[in-house]
Amino acid sequence: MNAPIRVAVTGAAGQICYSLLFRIAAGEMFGPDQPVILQLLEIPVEKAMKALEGVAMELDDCAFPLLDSMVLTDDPNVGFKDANWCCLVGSKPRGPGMERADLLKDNGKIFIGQGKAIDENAADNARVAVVGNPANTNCMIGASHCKRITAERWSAMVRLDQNRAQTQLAQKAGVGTAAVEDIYIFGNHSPTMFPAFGLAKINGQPATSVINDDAYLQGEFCSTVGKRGAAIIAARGLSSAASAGNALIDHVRDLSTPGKIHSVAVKSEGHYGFHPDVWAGLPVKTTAPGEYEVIEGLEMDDFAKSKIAATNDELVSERETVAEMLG
Ligand code: NAX
Repeated sequence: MNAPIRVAVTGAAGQICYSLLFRIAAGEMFGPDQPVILQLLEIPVEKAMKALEGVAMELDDCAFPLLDSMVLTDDPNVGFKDANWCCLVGSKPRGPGMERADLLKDNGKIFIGQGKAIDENAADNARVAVVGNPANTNCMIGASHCKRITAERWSAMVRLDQNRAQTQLAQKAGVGTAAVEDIYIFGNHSPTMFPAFGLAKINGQPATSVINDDAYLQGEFCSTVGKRGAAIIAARGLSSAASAGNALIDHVRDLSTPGKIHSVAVKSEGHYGFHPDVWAGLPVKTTAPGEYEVIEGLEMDDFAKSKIAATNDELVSERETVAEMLG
């Protein structure tokens, strides 16, 4: 059995974490030989900390063999202390009548503070995964305030979008999800994202020839994946939670597993025409635990190029909105 690693998770009393934490403690993120210390961070509000205590009681009641111990705190300096992985799930939800610019700025403040706290406290080998929305831009802000844990170690989650796209293609083709490969998300975690169906394979054949319906792929498929979050809210009355927690398990596990190719929002460095300083969903190959290279040179047709340009425009405009918050 390995020595325990420290996994900091913010928003720990929220609904995503109510499924996520149990799966981390069960070994699904880091494997069956890796004990974890969960460092659970919430806001300094009595109701939130009380709810967090309840979650911790339930984790205790599972008697997970891999759960070494837990730290419950409302202090980011304690929450991120010596953390090997920092999962930034908590953020402020969009309130009624709130403008997107206000949401970007309110959350930006959270990620300035957390970026600095990670810089000062996390382990030298720390990696960061951002889930809290607007995830790409929050990640960019946090990374800009964190000099020791450098930008390539900061990622934002687009894996839920990849998983959604995989299932939509499988259902349309009448096959199981395992038959669908090479479906990657480009751009922002927002309805502008582009699920690049032109690269996907179904049972080893191009998805475009198996499904053979450009109108569906360019229209309904892209909009169903892009608007899936809103459809879940309309159906459930609450935003995606278990599927988001599942996607973060996939995101971190695949970033820890050399050879995996998967969609991650990373600092674009100009790949596929994205602005070099935005965090854009891109296909990456994990080269060593926590390290990756962007898959370059995938062919994009005019439709794909126009979708990538549109989602890049949105990321650039988010960057402009928060420009004064960047470190
Ligand atoms: P909840 O509102 O249930 O929980 C959020 C929790 O975060 C709350 O308990 C709150 O007290 C806490 N929190 C807020 N600010 C904090 C801070 N500064 N430090 C520590 N904790 C803090 O939201 P939940 O449904 O769990 O969703 C969390 C975030 O994930 C939201 O921003 C949501 O929009 C985002 N999502 C991102 C997805 C993605 O694919 N990237 C998909 C799912 C989800 O929509």
